[in-house]
Amino acid sequence: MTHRALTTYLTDCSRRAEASRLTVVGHPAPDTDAVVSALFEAWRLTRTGTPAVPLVQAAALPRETAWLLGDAASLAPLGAVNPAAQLVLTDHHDTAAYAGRVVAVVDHHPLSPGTDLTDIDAEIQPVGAATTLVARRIRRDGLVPDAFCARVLLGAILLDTEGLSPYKAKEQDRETAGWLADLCGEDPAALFAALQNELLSETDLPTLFARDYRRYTDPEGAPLMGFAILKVWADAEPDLAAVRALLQADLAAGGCRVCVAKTVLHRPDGTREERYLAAGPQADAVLELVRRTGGPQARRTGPDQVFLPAACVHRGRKWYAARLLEAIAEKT
Ligand SMILES: [Mn+2]
Repeated sequence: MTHRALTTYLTDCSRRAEASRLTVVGHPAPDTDAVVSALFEAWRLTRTGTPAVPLVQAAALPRETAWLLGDAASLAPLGAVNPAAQLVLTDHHDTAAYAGRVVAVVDHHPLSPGTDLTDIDAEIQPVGAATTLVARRIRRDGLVPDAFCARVLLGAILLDTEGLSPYKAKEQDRETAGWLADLCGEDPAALFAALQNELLSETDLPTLFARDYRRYTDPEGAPLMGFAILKVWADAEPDLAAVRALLQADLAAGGCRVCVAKTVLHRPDGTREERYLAAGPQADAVLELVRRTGGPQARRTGPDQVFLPAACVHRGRKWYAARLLEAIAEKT
């Protein structure tokens, strides 16, 4: 798997997009893990005898993803899923959203209650990055990434595990990252710092809001919670009124019972503070759980917000979603 072969493959994909029916796609509003896992799973499938094309469900790549992909970034196919295509999902498993067209799943998110995986070739493992699972398949198939491809795969794993943080990374992530670091000769800490700098330098608010956004539904597909994570430098926090406007627009568009914007404020010394803004009928349930979880220093700084100083307990979206969705669904 070489840099040149990747660019040739992606160029071919854009020419043959209509001809191929099997499409590998990450979640909408994709992050680097969604993009890279889809690109490399599609390429791996093609290399092992199952022609497939990747698709990024966005109008543009995230800034840090484009930086990581370098000259291959402009070749990544962007757009909406072809309604006739059979699908492989990476980094998500929202099979209900694709009406029976999903043939395979490679994901690392906890299985959503009510998900029907009948007749779907699903690998869902609780590792830190979907790209870890794809890289392990590549390795299992005897394919060897060159330095460029190994660096791209490594970068996606680093971003999704926050630099192989013990809270996010599992043994499989560390082991796979070690294999990739050997292949590309990159220092994971330095690569993560460079990626993080690209990511935190994004300042366009609609881009920030959409970049790491998830919408959760009940088992019947009814919308429950929209949840955006905005990662920025602490001295560049977005205007709160503008974030509120995006939450209101998201509530109106999605019909969720609560929409949340978690802004993670990174300081140059590596510490971080968090502000949660919430809107909708169930906003209070979310904010109170965040405040209680954060500990004594967590502050309710307004009717629609909670602020968590650096010393608080900081939990991820998956952790909150696992505890909130049932309560939100019950309160009709
Ligand atoms: Mn992921």
